[in-house]
Amino acid sequence: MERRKVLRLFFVSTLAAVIAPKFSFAQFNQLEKLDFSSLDFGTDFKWGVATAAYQIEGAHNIDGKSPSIWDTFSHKKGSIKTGENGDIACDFYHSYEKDLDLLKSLNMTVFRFSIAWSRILPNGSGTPNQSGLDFYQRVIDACLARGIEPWITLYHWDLPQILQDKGGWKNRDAIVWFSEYANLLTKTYGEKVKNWMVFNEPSAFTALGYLIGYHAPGLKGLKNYLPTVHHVCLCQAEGGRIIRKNVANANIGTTFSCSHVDVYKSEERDGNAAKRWDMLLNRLFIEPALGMGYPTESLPILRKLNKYIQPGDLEKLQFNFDFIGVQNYTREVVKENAFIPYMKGLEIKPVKRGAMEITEMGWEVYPEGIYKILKQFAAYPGVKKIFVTENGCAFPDEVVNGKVNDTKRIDFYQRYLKEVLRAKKDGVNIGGYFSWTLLDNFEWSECFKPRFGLVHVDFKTQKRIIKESGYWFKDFLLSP
Ligand code: GBH
Repeated sequence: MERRKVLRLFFVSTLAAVIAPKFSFAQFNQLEKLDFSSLDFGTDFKWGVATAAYQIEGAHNIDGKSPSIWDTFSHKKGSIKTGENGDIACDFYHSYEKDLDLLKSLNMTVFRFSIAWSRILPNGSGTPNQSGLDFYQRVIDACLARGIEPWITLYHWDLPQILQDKGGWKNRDAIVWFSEYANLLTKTYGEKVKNWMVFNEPSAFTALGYLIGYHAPGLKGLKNYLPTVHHVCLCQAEGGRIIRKNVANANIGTTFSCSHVDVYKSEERDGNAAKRWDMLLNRLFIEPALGMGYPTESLPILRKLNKYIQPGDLEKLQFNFDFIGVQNYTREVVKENAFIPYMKGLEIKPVKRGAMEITEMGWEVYPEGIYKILKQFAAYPGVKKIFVTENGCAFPDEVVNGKVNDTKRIDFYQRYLKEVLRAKKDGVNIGGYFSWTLLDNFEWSECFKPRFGLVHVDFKTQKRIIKESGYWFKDFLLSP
């Protein structure tokens, strides 16, 4: 090696060694001073948390509930790394009153939760289970009694197993089942609940559950995925129509998992892969709802969807949502890759590029990503209003002397919220922000390890401790 190069190497590595510890120290232990307040978002801006039934409720087999695909999947040996399941989770079924007290104590006023279909209709359809209906009635009343606005998601991934046994979302009858379920919920709760979301992240549950088999029901391949996509898309719009019909003055939305997509290196080589990933992740479910049809141009293999499309379907895919729920955690950096067998024809590989900070999920902390994805979604002429219906992070929290000093999470929220505010100031119509999530909970196939809560949960004792990030929100939301 040339002397100059050796010297340069020496210089650079010494500099890195000297700077790096200081850099990470500054990064993680000293929070940036906030130059904005919650009031900058407007006085009518909603602040709350989002949750999902299977991840928190527990009580998996009592009061008439039947198994969902997540009960089956998590009980099947080998499907989940640690062999854990959501049988008990946070036991929210029994602790909702005190958990809503916690939410209230953080100065939050909105609670987003989902309903377990198999608690309400243990046979998937037919006779409702009164104890199941009563449970959610109690949760709604407990919210209202505390001045908390209940926001309901009809479906957050826990299909009744009995319907999966008939093919689940793959079966076109899913439209009939889902309509019955949506009718029942909106007729039962529509007087008291005005804010409704049809689905949680269709691109995630269809891809993870029916294409790569990493989530329940563990199915793989395009023959499972494509009919599922189409039936879920039809149900997305149908759900909207049913809410409109049954709930006076409803505010109707549906949510999407979405991430800004960057090209790994060369636009030429990786650009098409990035387009395909953007299509699958960000566009596939919203565009049909907006009347734009399926975005098959960047991924011709999706033309195979035509096999499942019946006359009249294209119109039925549309619904004029009052708002769109944007759920963002990270960005995706995409590289062309021709060797992914389970995704044959989809040749896409998300990779990490220059990621400095990674959460416990392996996701890059990239605050600017939420700004970019909000702008991307707001650019559709049919999108009238956006709520950030999920945003948050998992870090390995520790309880020390009864406290959880989760500085990294506070830092995450501060930096992401700043970008949400930037989008709002640029004119994006954003109505509110929901943190994911109130309690550490059952993180699907990752079980209990990644902790996303503002409140720490000891899963052996069910003891709750508000983390410093929870207290941070409490102060942030306190009107000066
Ligand atoms: C959300 O998922 C869920 O709504 C929530 O239940 C969960 O606990 C929370 O985030 C934290 O994980 O394989 O094509 O779907 C968001 C996470 C976003 C994960 C998209 C997988 C990858 C692309 N997902 N993502 S795809």
